[in-house]
Amino acid sequence: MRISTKYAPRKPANGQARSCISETSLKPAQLLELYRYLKLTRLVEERIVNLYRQTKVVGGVYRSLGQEATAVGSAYALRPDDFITPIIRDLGAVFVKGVRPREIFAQYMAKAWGPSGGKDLNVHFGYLDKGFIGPISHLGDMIPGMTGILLGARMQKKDIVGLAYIGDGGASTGAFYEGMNFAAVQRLPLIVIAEYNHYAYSTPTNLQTAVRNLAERAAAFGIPGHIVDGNDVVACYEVTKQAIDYARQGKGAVLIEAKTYRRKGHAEHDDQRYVPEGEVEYWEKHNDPIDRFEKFLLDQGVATKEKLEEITADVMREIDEDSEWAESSPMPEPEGAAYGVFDNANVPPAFRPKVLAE
Ligand SMILES: Cc1ncc(C[n+]2csc(CCOP(=O)(O)OP(=O)(O)O)c2C)c(N)n1
Ligand SMILES: [Mg+2]
Repeated sequence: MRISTKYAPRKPANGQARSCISETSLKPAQLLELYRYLKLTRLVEERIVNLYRQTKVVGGVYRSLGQEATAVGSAYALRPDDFITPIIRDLGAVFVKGVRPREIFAQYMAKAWGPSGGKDLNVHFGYLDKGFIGPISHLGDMIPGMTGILLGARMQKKDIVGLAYIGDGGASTGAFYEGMNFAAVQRLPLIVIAEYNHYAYSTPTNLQTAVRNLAERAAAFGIPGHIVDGNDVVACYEVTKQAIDYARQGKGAVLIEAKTYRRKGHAEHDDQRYVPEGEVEYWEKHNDPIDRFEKFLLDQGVATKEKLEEITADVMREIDEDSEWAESSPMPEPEGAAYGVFDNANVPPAFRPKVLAE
Protein backbone atom coordinates (compact mmCIF):
# COMPACT_ATOMS: atom_id res chain seq x y z
CA MET A 1 0.00 0.00 0.00
CA ARG A 2 1.48 3.30 -1.05
CA ILE A 3 0.41 6.66 0.20
CA SER A 4 0.64 9.42 -2.34
CA THR A 5 2.55 12.37 -0.97
CA LYS A 6 2.47 14.26 -4.26
CA TYR A 7 0.33 16.87 -2.60
CA ALA A 8 2.07 16.89 0.78
CA PRO A 9 3.01 20.26 2.25
CA ARG A 10 6.55 21.40 1.61
CA LYS A 11 8.44 24.18 3.30
CA PRO A 12 9.14 26.96 0.79
CA ALA A 13 12.77 27.38 -0.20
CA ASN A 14 14.82 30.34 1.15
CA GLY A 15 12.09 31.49 3.49
CA GLN A 16 9.87 32.56 0.57
CA ALA A 17 6.14 33.04 1.15
CA ARG A 18 4.06 29.97 0.33
CA SER A 19 1.83 29.83 -2.72
CA CYS A 20 -0.17 26.95 -4.25
CA ILE A 21 0.80 24.13 -6.63
CA SER A 22 1.07 25.44 -10.15
CA GLU A 23 -0.02 22.28 -12.06
CA THR A 24 -3.77 22.66 -12.36
CA SER A 25 -6.53 21.91 -14.80
CA LEU A 26 -8.62 24.80 -13.46
CA LYS A 27 -9.41 27.70 -15.80
CA PRO A 28 -8.89 31.32 -14.68
CA ALA A 29 -12.63 31.88 -14.17
CA GLN A 30 -12.80 28.79 -11.94
CA LEU A 31 -9.79 29.94 -9.94
CA LEU A 32 -11.53 33.26 -9.32
CA GLU A 33 -14.66 31.42 -8.28
CA LEU A 34 -12.60 29.44 -5.77
CA TYR A 35 -11.25 32.73 -4.43
CA ARG A 36 -14.78 34.03 -4.01
CA TYR A 37 -15.79 30.92 -2.03
CA LEU A 38 -12.76 31.26 0.24
CA LYS A 39 -13.51 34.90 0.99
CA LEU A 40 -17.21 34.18 1.39
CA THR A 41 -16.50 31.48 3.96
CA ARG A 42 -14.13 33.61 5.99
CA LEU A 43 -16.24 36.76 5.91
CA VAL A 44 -19.54 35.02 6.62
CA GLU A 45 -17.95 33.42 9.69
CA GLU A 46 -16.64 36.82 10.80
CA ARG A 47 -20.14 38.25 10.48
CA ILE A 48 -21.58 35.35 12.47
CA VAL A 49 -19.08 36.13 15.25
CA ASN A 50 -20.22 39.78 15.23
CA LEU A 51 -23.85 38.68 15.47
CA TYR A 52 -22.91 36.26 18.25
CA ARG A 53 -21.31 39.05 20.26
CA GLN A 54 -24.51 41.04 19.82
CA THR A 55 -26.34 37.97 21.26
CA LYS A 56 -28.30 37.61 18.03
CA VAL A 57 -26.76 34.20 17.40
CA VAL A 58 -28.03 31.90 20.09
CA GLY A 59 -26.03 28.69 19.65
CA GLY A 60 -22.33 27.86 19.50
CA VAL A 61 -20.14 29.26 16.72
CA TYR A 62 -17.47 27.03 15.17
CA ARG A 63 -14.93 28.63 12.91
CA SER A 64 -12.96 27.19 10.03
CA LEU A 65 -10.45 30.04 10.14
CA GLY A 66 -7.26 28.86 8.47
CA GLN A 67 -8.88 25.69 7.09
CA GLU A 68 -11.15 27.17 4.42
CA ALA A 69 -9.13 25.78 1.50
CA THR A 70 -9.72 22.16 2.51
CA ALA A 71 -13.52 22.40 2.36
CA VAL A 72 -13.72 24.73 -0.65
CA GLY A 73 -11.10 23.02 -2.83
CA SER A 74 -12.39 19.49 -2.23
CA ALA A 75 -16.10 20.26 -2.71
CA TYR A 76 -15.33 22.21 -5.89
CA ALA A 77 -14.31 18.94 -7.56
CA LEU A 78 -17.82 17.47 -7.21
CA ARG A 79 -20.67 17.36 -9.68
CA PRO A 80 -23.92 19.05 -8.59
CA ASP A 81 -25.63 15.68 -8.05
CA ASP A 82 -22.82 14.31 -5.86
CA PHE A 83 -23.26 14.27 -2.09
CA ILE A 84 -21.36 15.85 0.77
CA THR A 85 -21.65 15.49 4.48
CA PRO A 86 -19.78 18.33 6.15
CA ILE A 87 -18.75 18.77 9.78
CA ILE A 88 -18.27 21.96 11.76
CA ARG A 89 -15.24 23.27 9.82
CA ASP A 90 -16.74 22.83 6.36
CA LEU A 91 -18.93 25.85 5.76
CA GLY A 92 -16.95 26.43 2.55
CA ALA A 93 -18.18 23.11 1.14
CA VAL A 94 -21.76 24.06 2.00
CA PHE A 95 -21.41 27.25 -0.06
CA VAL A 96 -19.88 25.35 -2.97
CA LYS A 97 -22.96 23.09 -2.83
CA GLY A 98 -25.14 26.13 -3.49
CA VAL A 99 -26.37 27.17 -0.04
CA ARG A 100 -26.63 30.96 0.29
CA PRO A 101 -25.27 33.10 3.14
CA ARG A 102 -28.80 34.24 4.09
CA GLU A 103 -29.73 30.64 4.90
CA ILE A 104 -26.70 30.30 7.14
CA PHE A 105 -27.42 33.59 8.98
CA ALA A 106 -31.07 32.66 9.48
CA GLN A 107 -30.03 29.22 10.73
CA TYR A 108 -27.59 30.65 13.29
CA MET A 109 -30.19 33.16 14.49
CA ALA A 110 -32.80 30.35 14.81
CA LYS A 111 -35.16 32.18 12.44
CA ALA A 112 -38.28 30.69 10.89
CA TRP A 113 -36.90 31.06 7.37
CA GLY A 114 -33.66 29.26 8.15
CA PRO A 115 -33.21 25.76 6.75
CA SER A 116 -34.19 24.06 10.02
CA GLY A 117 -36.95 26.58 10.73
CA GLY A 118 -35.38 27.47 14.08
CA LYS A 119 -35.08 23.88 15.30
CA ASP A 120 -31.30 23.98 15.33
CA LEU A 121 -28.88 26.83 15.90
CA ASN A 122 -25.91 26.04 13.70
CA VAL A 123 -24.81 23.17 11.51
CA HIS A 124 -27.49 20.51 11.82
CA PHE A 125 -29.44 20.94 8.65
CA GLY A 126 -29.28 19.58 5.15
CA TYR A 127 -30.65 19.96 1.65
CA LEU A 128 -31.20 16.62 -0.01
CA ASP A 129 -31.99 18.30 -3.34
CA LYS A 130 -28.57 19.99 -3.26
CA GLY A 131 -26.78 16.76 -2.32
CA PHE A 132 -26.02 18.05 1.14
CA ILE A 133 -26.60 15.66 4.05
CA GLY A 134 -26.84 17.44 7.40
CA PRO A 135 -24.33 16.17 9.95
CA ILE A 136 -25.15 13.96 12.90
CA SER A 137 -23.30 15.34 15.94
CA HIS A 138 -21.83 12.02 16.97
CA LEU A 139 -18.33 12.06 15.59
CA GLY A 140 -17.70 9.38 13.01
CA ASP A 141 -21.33 8.49 12.36
CA MET A 142 -21.51 10.24 9.02
CA ILE A 143 -18.99 7.80 7.52
CA PRO A 144 -21.33 4.77 7.76
CA GLY A 145 -24.19 7.20 7.00
CA MET A 146 -22.66 8.25 3.70
CA THR A 147 -21.65 4.65 2.98
CA GLY A 148 -25.31 3.66 3.23
CA ILE A 149 -26.35 6.50 0.95
CA LEU A 150 -23.86 5.35 -1.66
CA LEU A 151 -25.01 1.75 -1.41
CA GLY A 152 -28.58 2.96 -1.94
CA ALA A 153 -27.49 5.10 -4.89
CA ARG A 154 -25.75 2.12 -6.47
CA MET A 155 -28.94 0.06 -6.14
CA GLN A 156 -30.76 2.88 -7.92
CA LYS A 157 -28.08 2.81 -10.65
CA LYS A 158 -26.91 6.35 -9.94
CA ASP A 159 -23.25 7.14 -10.51
CA ILE A 160 -22.89 9.72 -7.74
CA VAL A 161 -19.93 9.93 -5.39
CA GLY A 162 -20.02 10.95 -1.73
CA LEU A 163 -17.57 13.27 0.00
CA ALA A 164 -17.53 12.87 3.77
CA TYR A 165 -15.49 15.11 6.04
CA ILE A 166 -14.07 14.00 9.36
CA GLY A 167 -11.77 15.54 11.95
CA ASP A 168 -8.60 13.98 13.32
CA GLY A 169 -10.54 13.29 16.52
CA GLY A 170 -13.55 11.87 14.71
CA ALA A 171 -11.24 9.57 12.75
CA SER A 172 -10.44 7.74 16.01
CA THR A 173 -14.03 6.58 16.55
CA GLY A 174 -15.29 3.07 15.94
CA ALA A 175 -17.96 4.31 13.51
CA PHE A 176 -15.23 5.71 11.24
CA TYR A 177 -13.54 2.30 10.99
CA GLU A 178 -16.72 0.36 10.40
CA GLY A 179 -17.98 2.77 7.76
CA MET A 180 -14.65 2.90 5.95
CA ASN A 181 -14.29 -0.86 6.02
CA PHE A 182 -17.75 -1.45 4.59
CA ALA A 183 -17.28 1.18 1.87
CA ALA A 184 -13.91 -0.34 0.99
CA VAL A 185 -15.12 -3.93 0.75
CA GLN A 186 -18.17 -2.87 -1.27
CA ARG A 187 -15.98 -0.64 -3.48
CA LEU A 188 -18.37 2.23 -2.89
CA PRO A 189 -17.47 5.66 -4.30
CA LEU A 190 -16.77 7.19 -0.87
CA ILE A 191 -14.13 9.88 -0.56
CA VAL A 192 -13.22 10.80 2.97
CA ILE A 193 -11.44 14.04 3.73
CA ALA A 194 -9.73 13.64 7.11
CA GLU A 195 -8.91 17.09 8.43
CA TYR A 196 -5.69 16.99 10.43
CA ASN A 197 -6.07 20.38 12.08
CA HIS A 198 -3.88 19.55 15.09
CA TYR A 199 -6.64 19.55 17.73
CA ALA A 200 -9.82 17.78 18.75
CA TYR A 201 -11.34 20.19 21.26
CA SER A 202 -8.26 20.81 23.46
CA THR A 203 -6.51 17.50 22.71
CA PRO A 204 -3.51 17.72 20.37
CA THR A 205 -3.64 15.06 17.68
CA ASN A 206 -0.47 13.31 18.89
CA LEU A 207 -2.18 12.61 22.23
CA GLN A 208 -5.16 10.86 20.68
CA THR A 209 -3.62 8.81 17.87
CA ALA A 210 -0.23 7.12 17.47
CA VAL A 211 -0.11 7.43 13.68
CA ARG A 212 1.72 10.39 12.25
CA ASN A 213 -0.41 10.57 9.15
CA LEU A 214 -4.11 9.73 9.18
CA ALA A 215 -3.74 8.59 5.55
CA GLU A 216 -1.65 5.62 6.74
CA ARG A 217 -4.89 4.04 7.90
CA ALA A 218 -5.90 3.55 4.27
CA ALA A 219 -3.70 0.43 4.34
CA ALA A 220 -5.99 -1.15 6.95
CA PHE A 221 -8.94 -0.82 4.58
CA GLY A 222 -7.07 -1.77 1.41
CA ILE A 223 -7.80 1.55 -0.30
CA PRO A 224 -5.59 4.36 -1.63
CA GLY A 225 -4.52 7.12 0.75
CA HIS A 226 -3.31 10.59 -0.12
CA ILE A 227 -1.87 13.39 1.93
CA VAL A 228 -2.70 16.89 0.76
CA ASP A 229 -1.59 20.32 1.89
CA GLY A 230 -4.96 21.41 3.27
CA ASN A 231 -4.05 25.08 3.04
CA ASP A 232 -3.41 24.89 -0.70
CA VAL A 233 -6.81 25.20 -2.35
CA VAL A 234 -5.51 24.13 -5.75
CA ALA A 235 -3.90 20.97 -4.35
CA CYS A 236 -7.09 20.15 -2.43
CA TYR A 237 -9.08 20.45 -5.64
CA GLU A 238 -6.66 18.37 -7.71
CA VAL A 239 -6.29 15.47 -5.26
CA THR A 240 -10.05 15.28 -4.72
CA LYS A 241 -10.70 15.42 -8.46
CA GLN A 242 -8.32 12.50 -8.93
CA ALA A 243 -10.07 10.55 -6.14
CA ILE A 244 -13.51 11.31 -7.60
CA ASP A 245 -12.47 10.07 -11.04
CA TYR A 246 -11.15 6.88 -9.45
CA ALA A 247 -14.29 6.35 -7.36
CA ARG A 248 -16.68 7.08 -10.22
CA GLN A 249 -14.95 4.49 -12.36
CA GLY A 250 -16.07 1.90 -9.80
CA LYS A 251 -12.65 1.40 -8.22
CA GLY A 252 -13.83 2.17 -4.70
CA ALA A 253 -13.19 4.39 -1.70
CA VAL A 254 -10.31 6.81 -1.14
CA LEU A 255 -8.94 8.38 2.05
CA ILE A 256 -7.47 11.87 1.73
CA GLU A 257 -5.76 13.49 4.68
CA ALA A 258 -5.61 17.29 4.60
CA LYS A 259 -2.87 18.80 6.75
CA THR A 260 -4.17 22.06 8.13
CA TYR A 261 -4.47 24.04 11.33
CA ARG A 262 -7.41 25.23 13.44
CA ARG A 263 -6.58 28.85 14.24
CA LYS A 264 -9.53 29.40 16.57
CA GLY A 265 -10.64 27.38 19.57
CA HIS A 266 -13.13 24.55 19.27
CA ALA A 267 -15.90 27.18 19.39
CA GLU A 268 -16.10 30.88 20.18
CA HIS A 269 -16.27 30.26 23.93
CA ASP A 270 -12.90 28.47 23.89
CA ASP A 271 -9.97 30.76 24.72
CA GLN A 272 -7.31 28.27 23.48
CA ARG A 273 -5.22 28.53 26.64
CA TYR A 274 -3.92 25.02 25.91
CA VAL A 275 -2.27 26.14 22.65
CA PRO A 276 1.49 26.82 22.89
CA GLU A 277 2.43 30.47 22.60
CA GLY A 278 3.12 31.67 19.07
CA GLU A 279 1.62 28.63 17.31
CA VAL A 280 -1.52 30.33 15.99
CA GLU A 281 0.46 33.40 14.98
CA TYR A 282 2.95 31.24 13.07
CA TRP A 283 0.20 29.69 10.95
CA GLU A 284 -1.50 33.02 10.45
CA LYS A 285 1.69 34.66 9.23
CA HIS A 286 3.19 31.82 7.20
CA ASN A 287 0.39 29.52 6.13
CA ASP A 288 -2.88 31.31 5.63
CA PRO A 289 -4.81 29.64 2.78
CA ILE A 290 -6.22 32.90 1.44
CA ASP A 291 -2.86 34.72 1.51
CA ARG A 292 -1.32 31.77 -0.30
CA PHE A 293 -4.00 31.69 -2.98
CA GLU A 294 -3.78 35.46 -3.48
CA LYS A 295 -0.05 35.09 -4.05
CA PHE A 296 -0.73 32.29 -6.53
CA LEU A 297 -3.34 34.30 -8.44
CA LEU A 298 -1.12 37.38 -8.64
CA ASP A 299 2.09 35.47 -9.51
CA GLN A 300 0.32 33.44 -12.22
CA GLY A 301 -1.23 36.58 -13.68
CA VAL A 302 -4.76 35.22 -13.12
CA ALA A 303 -5.88 38.40 -11.34
CA THR A 304 -4.74 41.85 -10.34
CA LYS A 305 -4.92 43.18 -6.80
CA GLU A 306 -7.82 45.38 -7.93
CA LYS A 307 -9.74 42.37 -9.26
CA LEU A 308 -9.36 40.55 -5.93
CA GLU A 309 -10.55 43.66 -4.07
CA GLU A 310 -13.54 43.85 -6.38
CA ILE A 311 -14.47 40.22 -5.62
CA THR A 312 -14.11 40.87 -1.89
CA ALA A 313 -16.31 43.98 -2.09
CA ASP A 314 -18.94 41.97 -3.94
CA VAL A 315 -18.83 39.27 -1.26
CA MET A 316 -19.25 41.94 1.43
CA ARG A 317 -22.25 43.36 -0.39
CA GLU A 318 -23.88 39.94 -0.44
CA ILE A 319 -23.12 39.40 3.26
CA ASP A 320 -24.57 42.80 4.26
CA GLU A 321 -27.71 42.17 2.25
CA ASP A 322 -28.17 38.61 3.48
CA SER A 323 -27.48 39.26 7.16
CA GLU A 324 -29.96 42.15 7.05
CA TRP A 325 -32.53 39.85 5.41
CA ALA A 326 -31.99 37.23 8.11
CA GLU A 327 -32.06 39.74 10.97
CA SER A 328 -35.35 41.20 9.83
CA SER A 329 -36.94 37.79 9.20
CA PRO A 330 -39.42 36.34 11.74
CA MET A 331 -38.81 33.98 14.63
CA PRO A 332 -40.65 30.65 14.30
CA GLU A 333 -44.15 30.16 15.67
CA PRO A 334 -44.01 27.85 18.73
CA GLU A 335 -46.29 25.24 17.09
CA GLY A 336 -43.74 24.90 14.30
CA ALA A 337 -41.63 22.81 16.70
CA ALA A 338 -44.23 20.06 16.39
CA TYR A 339 -43.74 19.70 12.65
CA GLY A 340 -40.94 18.34 10.53
CA VAL A 341 -39.49 16.15 13.27
CA PHE A 342 -40.91 13.02 11.69
CA ASP A 343 -42.34 12.74 8.19
CA ASN A 344 -45.73 14.34 8.81
CA ALA A 345 -47.21 12.57 5.79
CA ASN A 346 -46.97 9.40 7.90
CA VAL A 347 -46.71 10.56 11.50
CA PRO A 348 -48.80 13.29 13.09
CA PRO A 349 -47.02 16.36 14.53
CA ALA A 350 -45.02 15.58 17.63
CA PHE A 351 -47.11 17.53 20.21
CA ARG A 352 -50.14 16.21 22.03
CA PRO A 353 -53.19 17.14 19.90
CA LYS A 354 -54.58 19.21 22.79
CA VAL A 355 -51.58 21.56 22.72
CA LEU A 356 -51.98 22.16 19.02
CA ALA A 357 -55.71 22.71 19.34
CA GLU A 358 -55.31 25.55 21.85
C1 LIG B 1 -18.76 10.39 19.64
C2 LIG B 1 -18.56 11.81 20.08
N1 LIG B 1 -17.71 12.07 21.11
C3 LIG B 1 -17.52 13.35 21.51
C4 LIG B 1 -18.20 14.39 20.92
C5 LIG B 1 -17.98 15.83 21.39
N2 LIG B 1 -17.17 16.56 20.40
C6 LIG B 1 -17.74 17.32 19.46
S1 LIG B 1 -16.62 18.00 18.42
C7 LIG B 1 -15.34 17.26 19.25
C8 LIG B 1 -13.93 17.44 18.79
C9 LIG B 1 -13.77 17.06 17.36
O1 LIG B 1 -12.45 17.12 16.96
P1 LIG B 1 -12.05 16.73 15.50
O2 LIG B 1 -12.71 15.47 15.09
O3 LIG B 1 -10.56 16.76 15.42
O4 LIG B 1 -12.70 17.89 14.63
P2 LIG B 1 -12.35 19.45 14.65
O5 LIG B 1 -13.23 20.07 15.69
O6 LIG B 1 -10.91 19.59 14.97
O7 LIG B 1 -12.69 19.93 13.29
C10 LIG B 1 -15.80 16.51 20.31
C11 LIG B 1 -14.94 15.73 21.24
C12 LIG B 1 -19.09 14.07 19.86
N3 LIG B 1 -19.77 15.00 19.21
N4 LIG B 1 -19.25 12.79 19.47
MG1 LIG C 1 -9.36 18.27 14.71
